[in-house]
Amino acid sequence: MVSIIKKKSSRISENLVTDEKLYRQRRQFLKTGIFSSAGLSLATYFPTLAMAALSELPNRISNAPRTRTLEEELNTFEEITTYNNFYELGTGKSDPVENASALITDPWSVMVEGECERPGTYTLEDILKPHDLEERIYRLRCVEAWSMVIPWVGFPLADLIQRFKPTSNAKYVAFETLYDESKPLPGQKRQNLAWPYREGLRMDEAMNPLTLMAVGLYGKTMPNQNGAPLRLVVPWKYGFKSIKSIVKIAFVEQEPATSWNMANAREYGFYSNVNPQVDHRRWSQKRERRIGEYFKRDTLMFNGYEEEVAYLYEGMDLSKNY
Ligand SMILES: Nc1nc2c(c(=O)[nH]1)N[C@H]1C(S)=C(S)[C@@H](COP(=O)(O)O)O[C@H]1N2
Ligand SMILES: [Mo]
Repeated sequence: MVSIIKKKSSRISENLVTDEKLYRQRRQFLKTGIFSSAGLSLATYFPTLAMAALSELPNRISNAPRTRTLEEELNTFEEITTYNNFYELGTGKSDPVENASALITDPWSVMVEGECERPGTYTLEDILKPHDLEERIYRLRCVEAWSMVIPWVGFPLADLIQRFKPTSNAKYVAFETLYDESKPLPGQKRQNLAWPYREGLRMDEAMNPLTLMAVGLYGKTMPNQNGAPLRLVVPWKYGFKSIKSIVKIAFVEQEPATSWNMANAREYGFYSNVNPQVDHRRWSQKRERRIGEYFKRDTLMFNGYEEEVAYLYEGMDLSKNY
């Protein structure tokens, strides 16, 4: 089984090389902004088309204009989709791609609850309908000291949150990944994390314009192993904050419990901002290995997003903010 999958993916990879070259050229062109008006989809003119929603999603994703670039080389589609952390599908880096078909994403809905005026169960169509999609290239820095550069497609979490009208009591947003005790995913048969996977952000972190709800990458619908159909991307924090396959969003008053903090509070804090000055208890965070590169590179404060997010932590002792 394993060897069949490996063979298949290396056969695919040659096509992807060509694919990616074209992709990069095309996107390079879009960078000029000439096509940014293409962000006005057909659905803008014919609102009823928006109801068709999910069948339109692949097109909306592949046409999403790039709004954020990075002067660093992209990781390949194959790297991004075969080297993953997704413990629900196993702890090995290739487990998520090998077990990807165990994750059923259709139908999908998201429960919204807590301190807000519009709680309820929203279908994926409801969630995605009003949002213009954009492509943003971000670094992803795992707490394990490896990193990638990924072209995500999504929309600002802030725009989604505003639709639910959080009350003034909403100080944090809590998220959960799917977990059905009667039908556990392959990795959920072990209680190595307390399922469901839980994550959370302070409200101002959630509302920061960098925080993305992603539905795709490389111009394609989100692969299951990367957290289909809907996952968070918080580029200035260690990767485990970017929770995958979200089924619940709760507005809460107190700092919510988060899975890695519950598993090991000494090693994984709530904030978990990328910080080369604060070592993990078992390894240094000063440097990282960019997947695909041999030599390590320096890790950047807030993963290189300091200018955009440092203000969120003014007055906090960042040496304790692990
Ligand atoms: N539900 C869930 N979300 C998760 C994880 C997980 O195990 N389960 N792993 C996290 C970790 S540790 C990282 S580094 C990123 C990896 O995202 P990627 O596989 O898309 O690169 O997803 C994060 N989100
Ligand atoms: Mo990670």
